[in-house]
Amino acid sequence: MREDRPVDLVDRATSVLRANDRGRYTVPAGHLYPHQWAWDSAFAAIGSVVDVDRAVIELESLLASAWSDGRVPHIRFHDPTGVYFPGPAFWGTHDRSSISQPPVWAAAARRVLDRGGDPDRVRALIEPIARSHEWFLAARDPSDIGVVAVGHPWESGMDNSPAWNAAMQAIDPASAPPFERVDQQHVTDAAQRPTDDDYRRYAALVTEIAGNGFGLGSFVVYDPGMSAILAWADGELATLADALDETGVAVAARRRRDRVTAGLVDHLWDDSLGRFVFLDALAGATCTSNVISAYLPLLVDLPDEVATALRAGLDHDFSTPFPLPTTSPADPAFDPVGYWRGPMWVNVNWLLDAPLGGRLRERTLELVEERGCREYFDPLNGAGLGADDFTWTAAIALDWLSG
Ligand code: 9WN
Repeated sequence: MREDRPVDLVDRATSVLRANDRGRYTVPAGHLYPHQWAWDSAFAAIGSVVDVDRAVIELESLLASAWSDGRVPHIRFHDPTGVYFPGPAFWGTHDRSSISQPPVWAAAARRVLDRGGDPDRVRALIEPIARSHEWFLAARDPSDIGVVAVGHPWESGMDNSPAWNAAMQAIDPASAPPFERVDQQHVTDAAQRPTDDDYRRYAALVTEIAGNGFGLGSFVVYDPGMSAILAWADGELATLADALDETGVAVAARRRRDRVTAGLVDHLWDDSLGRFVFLDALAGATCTSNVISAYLPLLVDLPDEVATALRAGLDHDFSTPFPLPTTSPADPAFDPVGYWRGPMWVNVNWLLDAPLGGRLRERTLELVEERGCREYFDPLNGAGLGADDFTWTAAIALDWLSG
């Protein structure tokens, strides 16, 4: 751990991870999210700096939840007493959801190996990781253009992003079966959570997906953020596979990475805006929301002029006192406390820290130190929002503090 940092943050973040540890998996937040979420679980493994064996177990349990087609469910419901809406019955399954989430597990496995994780157990993770990446290209690219779509806003991990507004209009909120939200019992300020109308559309779409054999429903939006994370994850997988002499896996991962990177530039780049756009595969419409996902392709190797334009766009449109906002203040939908509509999320800063030359981590750590391991933060005044004692905020702090 770094020596100039008060040991306090290390202690606090470690106790958040311990409190949220359920043995073989870590919940994102004890009350609000009492199950295993895919990308949260991978971030927990990234932060399990001092207990690398525990991090291996986290990834083993995450990947053991994969469906037979390779998809890693965005939620695995382990605990029948964990109150959350929508539970497995709503998904039409016994114990897991049927959509996925941004695949950050290859990056987690790579770090676990680097930190001394048992090479044989990490090697056993490679095949399910590769299959989960293949699944995105097989099941989430209906137009076969080399980038991937999300089949539900929840699949993106950025649930309430304004980028989904237009496409969500195709979902009839009145078709949702009756349900009761439970999130508002834990986050009482309604302004920080999605609206009831959003929830009716989310629920209606889950019902549609569950009724059609877990394929795609009436929401299919090509997402530059998900595509970029997938391409980057394949680069991470290739490096991991190289380290374990799994040459065939590495070659295939680099091939997928290059295909998705090319697809991003060919199909989702907008030169006049200087950022990536979203494509509604069903309506054929382009969505130009100025949100952080439009810049996530900085995770991969882009043509110089594209990367330069993205960096300039972030400097110009995303500089707030507590960066990075998830929606640009220049976008009419910007809301500094709205769920994924403006607040800063520590995992997004973690993803973009290296592409931006390491300039985000120190300011983010200072904020977490001051305001605690909150779920998200107001990018204008730094206020902590959403759940408290949030796993990935703690995990990422520990990862950064370990150097
Ligand atoms: C729905 C657990 C998850 C995160 C997502 C975040 C939020 C769920 C919810 O919480 O989504 O999956 O109930 O709002 O948007 O990124 O993985 O922390």
